[in-house]
Amino acid sequence: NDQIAAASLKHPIVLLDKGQLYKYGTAGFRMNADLLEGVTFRVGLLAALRSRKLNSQAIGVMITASHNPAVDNGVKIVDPMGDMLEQDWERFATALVNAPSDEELVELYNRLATDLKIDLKIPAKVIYGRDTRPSGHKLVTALAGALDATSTEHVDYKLLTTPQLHYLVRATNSEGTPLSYGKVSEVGYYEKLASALVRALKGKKINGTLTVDCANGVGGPKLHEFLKYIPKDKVSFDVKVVNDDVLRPEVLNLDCGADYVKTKQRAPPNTKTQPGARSCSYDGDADRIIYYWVDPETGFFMLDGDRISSLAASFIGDLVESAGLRDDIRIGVVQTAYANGASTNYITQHLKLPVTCTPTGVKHLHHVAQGFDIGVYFEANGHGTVLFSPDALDYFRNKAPQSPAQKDALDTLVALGDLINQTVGDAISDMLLVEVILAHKSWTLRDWAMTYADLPNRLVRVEVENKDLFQTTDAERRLASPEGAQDEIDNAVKKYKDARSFARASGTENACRVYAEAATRSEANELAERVARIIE
Ligand code: NG1
Ligand code: ZN
Repeated sequence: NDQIAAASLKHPIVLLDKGQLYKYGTAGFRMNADLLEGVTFRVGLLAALRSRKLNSQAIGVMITASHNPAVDNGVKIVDPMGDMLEQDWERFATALVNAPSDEELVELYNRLATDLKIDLKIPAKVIYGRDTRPSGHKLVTALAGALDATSTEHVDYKLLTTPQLHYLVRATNSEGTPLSYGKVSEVGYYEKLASALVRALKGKKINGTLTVDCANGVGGPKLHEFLKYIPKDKVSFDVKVVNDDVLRPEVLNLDCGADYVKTKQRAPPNTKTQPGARSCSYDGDADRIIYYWVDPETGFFMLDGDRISSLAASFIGDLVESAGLRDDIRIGVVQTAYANGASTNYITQHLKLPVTCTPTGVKHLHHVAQGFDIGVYFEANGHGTVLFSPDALDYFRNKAPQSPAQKDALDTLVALGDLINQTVGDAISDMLLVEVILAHKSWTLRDWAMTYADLPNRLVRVEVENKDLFQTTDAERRLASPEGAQDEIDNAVKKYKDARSFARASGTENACRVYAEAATRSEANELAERVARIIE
């Protein structure tokens, strides 16, 4: 106890203005890095408790603020199988971080241990990594301080993408078991992906050059590193890496990266995107990806998370069909309300696969996807992955093929299970998945884009006095309060063809968001503005 109090003195919490509290949200704690030293120390205390609660399994801590500006940072906890911290524990994180003094912090730490029946004498292990933000060093020191003070074994993996840390947590906890996830090292991650890429391609060629914008974040050096592991005699993959400057912190996410491309709907101005060239952008911690090209005739065209989701679902659906397993393997697609309605129609009507809608936030999508044999989930912003249940993978591995075509399909499914990060959305892994599918289909981005036409849509941010008044139901698609607001929205929507609109409080910003889609661009804009006026 004395040790915790003494260490906490070195990493003090900055008390927020009266009435304001830190909150463990969708992205953990994320804010200006100056506020985060004490926060990170306290997150370390919770990670140690969590490891002890879960029989000494390794817990991960990632230090990143993803697509936020360079002055921000963030800290979040990764559970033993590589998924996000169990929702129930978010409030413990919030409570520890808001303890007003060192004494009260120690008291709360002990109370949590008692209430949760945690044996503080058993071993604990925490592993961690950080993105390229300069403030990462200071935060890692605070984290290590908490782990030392609680006699927790810890491993500093230094610079990592967020999904690499998730990989390492799962690999650490599954090492030596029948469900081993791979070698417990960064090299193990590259080797696993490179080997899976070769097997998934099955000799198909990746055409042309892919330009990858790394948002000047940690994805840059990690992508360069990964490329060295691709066996050049088996696969030729021509990648041009741009925006990979991690020496000047101020350029991180500046006018580039997946978030810029998705929200501005244009290519990063500094990359001089060649007409027709296949391009993609990662975000600052490389857990999101957006594809696009600039057409000489029609201009910029973006292939976002919805497009990757439908591409993956279509390819995997065909493989399951070719493997003769249509009736044995349940494939499902999980989206949020922000998914373009045209993608939902394409998946349900053309691919004939079920779509489930969940609230915003990857943890919700991940959870529902786990309920399928193969669960495809993506947020429109480019964060997502495809989950294969252990039973499905076993089935693919052990099923005796009746024909060469069936064998090919089964082998490819097994390779995809290794190629696709099973813990969390991963820009490098998702990029390889897209490249494999395009190679198999001999498709350009234009062919991919032709599968369906997006409904014109508009997303607006609305400042409101108190966003907490906006409570939703039906996976955030309807407002339960303020009273009457939903009726007004329904009336507005009725005036337009093929229209849909909803309003909800943002989980990451102090504002509401309104989304609208309709048959034409002007109608979508008009509807969004109408609904914005209803809620402001
Ligand atoms: P909020 O601020 O709750 O809308 C945003 C994104 C989510 C998700 C989270 C976490 C939109 C409309 N919302 O959530 O998709 O990625 O941030 O980063 O893009
Ligand atoms: Zn991110």
